[in-house]
Amino acid sequence: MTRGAKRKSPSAAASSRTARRRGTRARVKPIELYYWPTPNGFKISIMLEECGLPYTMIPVNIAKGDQFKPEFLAISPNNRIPAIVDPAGPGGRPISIFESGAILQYLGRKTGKFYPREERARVEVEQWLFWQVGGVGPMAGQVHHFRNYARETLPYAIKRYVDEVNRLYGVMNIRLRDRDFIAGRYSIADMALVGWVNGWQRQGQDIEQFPNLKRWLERMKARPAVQRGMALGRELREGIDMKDPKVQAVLFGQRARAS
Ligand SMILES: N[C@@H](CCC(=O)N[C@@H](CS)C(=O)NCC(=O)O)C(=O)O
Repeated sequence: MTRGAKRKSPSAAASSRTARRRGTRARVKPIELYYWPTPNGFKISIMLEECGLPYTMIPVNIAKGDQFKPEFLAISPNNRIPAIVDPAGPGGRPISIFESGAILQYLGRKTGKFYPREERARVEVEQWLFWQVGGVGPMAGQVHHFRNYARETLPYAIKRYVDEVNRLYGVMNIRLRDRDFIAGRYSIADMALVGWVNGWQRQGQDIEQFPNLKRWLERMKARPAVQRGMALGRELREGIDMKDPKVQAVLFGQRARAS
């Protein structure tokens, strides 16, 4: 978390420009997005962009260890991005939220967008959202680790996770055979998936094996809000070498936990 590094979102910047032109002040206090440009971070930047909610992005440099700073842990006790603080939470009071799935559901309830109210449609979305959070994210994350970052090459681990991601892509490909989006209509479940599926090459996958998934990815990436969400803070990652022992010590080292 870099002090003084708050940045307005593309949509918030546009709305405050409009407000200045009209001589008014934007009334809504922006949501604070604690963020780093990774597939888990993109989920929330995409949702905020899709909803046109004003937000400020606060970079949490996970390669440097910002995620372990006490002020961030107070918001996100699992020392992971993303997290948000909504100054206008329930009852008009601030609320902080960590875990990408919980944040997506909260924003969906808050705005009434991309997260249907009707129970059957909602369950459809939740199944696929939890499937992403509990399956695709962790499995693809392990592939990234063992294939791209680990200093030791462990063929068993690489094969185990590449195969599992391959299986999960197959599940998505079948699901998308007769629908445009994973839960039928475009939803927070699609937003949760796109950053991960976009990394198919780094996960040792061939998207040509999954034609329905490939078309879904193209459909997703054609959305301007998805493009803005996935471009947010891209430059922050420049020059970071994930194989640098200092970065590895931060991200993969065991931290002593204070009780
Ligand atoms: N289950 C969490 C996973 C979040 C997560 O793994 N975030 C990564 C970046 S993609 C992180 O903050 N890593 C920091 C660390 O490992 O210390 C969620 O869905 O929000």
